[in-house]
Amino acid sequence: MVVSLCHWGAFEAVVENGRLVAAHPLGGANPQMIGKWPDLVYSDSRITQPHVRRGFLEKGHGAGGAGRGTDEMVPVAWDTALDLAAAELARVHREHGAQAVFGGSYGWSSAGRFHHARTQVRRFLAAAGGFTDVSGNYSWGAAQFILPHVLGDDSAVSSAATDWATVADHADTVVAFGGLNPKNWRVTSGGAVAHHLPEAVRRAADNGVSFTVVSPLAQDVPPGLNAALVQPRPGSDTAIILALCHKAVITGRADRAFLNRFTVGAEPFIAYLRGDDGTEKTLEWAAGLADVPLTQLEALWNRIATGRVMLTASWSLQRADHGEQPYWALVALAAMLGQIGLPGGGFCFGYGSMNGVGAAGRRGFVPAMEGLPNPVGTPIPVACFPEALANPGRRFAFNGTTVIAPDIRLIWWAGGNPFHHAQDLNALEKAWQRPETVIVHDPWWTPTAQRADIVFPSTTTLERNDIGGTSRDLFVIPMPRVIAPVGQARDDFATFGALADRLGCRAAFDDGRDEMDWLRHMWARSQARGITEGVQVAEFDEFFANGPWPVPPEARPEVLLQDFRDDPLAHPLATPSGRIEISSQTIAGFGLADCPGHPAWLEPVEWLGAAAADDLHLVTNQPARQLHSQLWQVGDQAPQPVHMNPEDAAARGLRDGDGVRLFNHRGACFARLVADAGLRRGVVVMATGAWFAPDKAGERNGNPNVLTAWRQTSSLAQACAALSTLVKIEKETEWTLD
Ligand SMILES: Nc1nc2c(c(=O)[nH]1)N[C@H]1C(S)=C(S)[C@@H](COP(=O)(O)OP(=O)(O)OC[C@H]3O[C@@H](n4cnc5c(=O)[nH]c(N)nc54)[C@H](O)[C@@H]3O)O[C@H]1N2
Ligand SMILES: Nc1nc2c(c(=O)[nH]1)N[C@H]1C(S)=C(S)[C@@H](COP(=O)(O)OP(=O)(O)OC[C@H]3O[C@@H](n4cnc5c(=O)[nH]c(N)nc54)[C@H](O)[C@@H]3O)O[C@H]1N2
Ligand SMILES: [Mo]
Repeated sequence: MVVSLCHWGAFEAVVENGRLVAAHPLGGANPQMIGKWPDLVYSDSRITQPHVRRGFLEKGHGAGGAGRGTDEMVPVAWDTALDLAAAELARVHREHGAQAVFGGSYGWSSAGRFHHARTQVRRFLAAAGGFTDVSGNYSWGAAQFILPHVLGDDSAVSSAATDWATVADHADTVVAFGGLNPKNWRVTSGGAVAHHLPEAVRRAADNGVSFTVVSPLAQDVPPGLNAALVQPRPGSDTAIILALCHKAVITGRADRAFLNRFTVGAEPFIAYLRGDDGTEKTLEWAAGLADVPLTQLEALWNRIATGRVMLTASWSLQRADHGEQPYWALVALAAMLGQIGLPGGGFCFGYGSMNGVGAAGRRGFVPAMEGLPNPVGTPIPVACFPEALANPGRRFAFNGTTVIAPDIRLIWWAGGNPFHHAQDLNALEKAWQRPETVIVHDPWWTPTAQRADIVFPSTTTLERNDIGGTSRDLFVIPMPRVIAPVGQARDDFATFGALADRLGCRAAFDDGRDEMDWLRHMWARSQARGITEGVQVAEFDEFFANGPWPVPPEARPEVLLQDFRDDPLAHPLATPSGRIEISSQTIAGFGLADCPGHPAWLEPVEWLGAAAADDLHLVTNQPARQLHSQLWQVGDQAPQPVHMNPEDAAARGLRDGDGVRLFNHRGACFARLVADAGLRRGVVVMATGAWFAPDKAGERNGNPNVLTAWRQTSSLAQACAALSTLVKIEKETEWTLD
């Protein structure tokens, strides 16, 4: 039995006669997800040898991309595929320059820091002469670019949070905008051993902490938590938060001493709250926009007006039109309550979003694979990539700069599934025909691999040696090879090495190290960290032989912004003022209509506040039993369920279990209806993650990204705004679900 790791947890791998036969979860990992490992490894969807699309094999890049996704994929020898791919990269570099190679390759790849596919592909393309990269992520892309203006950096969303033990011991009230959905706690980027959140939240509840969840979906309240639930229209949270700020001002609760000492720009914001634009941001105003009873907002105000209050927002809130605003507004509200930097008070982001946020962790001991400098210095904001692909030369305003889309001739993707993660997939399908060549590495025939010209089969984590973990956990995990590669699959590192040989850049790519040399090299940095921090770190061989290594916890519990609060002069924020910027002259100076100089209510482009009578707001949240599109091929029967309030269903003549069709002007997909009385009227929820299977009547598997738009949060962050989508739903007639 060997311990291994994936993004959905640690597990014991059971191997008999060289075959993986079972996977048993460790540390509270979800047994259903972990138990799928044998099915996943030996799934019919494994790519067992390299393939080339027939049209590309016969006519080369000149034939265009029209057959992508429809042509037969022809199995070829490794050398054939490697020669073709290396020649294509060299040709595009020579004829069009490095910026014509799109290698941002967004995606979660798999756990394991060395074989992380996205890191490998970018390292290879940098060594080979350069590529167009992407900036930002899908998870918290709006926060990533607004928070540095407000707090000096993005650590409050990327890595830092007050830990749950402190919240449990010190908070009186937790208000969770976007909720605390336990399904999200099954997953940690990089993979964690401890899944402590259900226990941590229970401990807080046992300690008498009162919880309020603000979310359209009752399921976002963890079971056993007696939380008050406010169910606003999706996209209206900013109005509620602003109105709470207004209430703090007019009742005199706003902590002027805190605002004066720790923030700048409160005055213009307060003037706005008071109505300098003609609208006073009262609770009545917010109740109207959010379409919730005023009494609920009054009760919410009463709960936060006294005591120690932790305000938190899930990442989902900022994956929407003007997603910068709820985060900036929440920081402003926390500043008004004056408890930022105190144990159990202030704000934190993402407690409800992923396992490990607010966990005891220790940074610096999980080794990271090094990247290489990329000669092409102008990345595209990640969520703009489909638009950039379709429109070379398109200009994107981005965080005070302008980014110009290059003319992309070659796409190289390893470790991501854009036909899962991107928006408006029908439009992407068209844009995807434009480049001359598409190269994809994946262990499985994902919709993206199906739409490639050259496909390289990758190993899974169980077929190679690696080191895994995350700073949101207290373990570093050796991941020894458990089984031989399936079919002719190769490690991405080996594939890139063979390509680098052909291109004459092997030494730049691998620094002369093989797999185990790299693991030793990476571990040496953890050892060096141990020396500076006085932590005993084992020699590599001992570490690798002994299974998960428990990292000693930090002596002091984490409290977000505690140092700043204790001494703002000694620990200034990296903002222009050194303080929290409730108004930002930098942002105001950008002159953006969709992101002004202080938090503001900006009406979403698509939302229930401006919808036709039969429109529904579709929330596309993260799947309970998958990691994005991973595990889909071994999951429940297609299509995906869509949850709908039974009264909305009855109004359309629909019943639980019916086959339905979701549609809008961008596309259509099928789904199975689940009547769910926990949903706000007018809102439907369908998880992302189905493999894209388009046909004339609509997408068959229930992939909601045929309905979402190529519209970003704002010209500040240009981040994914997928959670702002209106749809209609009708009964499926031409196709009966089994
Ligand atoms: N509508 C809507 N869309 C969304 C979201 C939403 O909330 N709503 N969420 C967005 C968010 S936050 C995210 S993070 C993205 C996620 O989008 P992705 O990260 O693209 O999704 P994954 O399915 O995790 O894709 C990872 C791919 O890597 C492959 N892989 C795994 N291991 C290896 C390996 O060793 N080598 C190679 N070459 N490949 C490997 C997997 O098989 C899989 O195809 O989706 C975004 N899209
Ligand atoms: N099981 C599982 N867990 C995951 C993942 C996975 O694929 N599977 N993916 C991981 C990744 S990459 C990420 S980025 C995180 C994402 O973490 P989040 O973005 O927080 O997760 P979501 O599931 O998209 O959304 C959480 C909830 O927010 C609510 N919500 C949506 N819109 C609104 C709104 O406008 N207002 C309010 N108040 N609530 C709203 C929805 O009801 C939804 O259930 O999840 C991580 N966790
Ligand atoms: Mo994400």
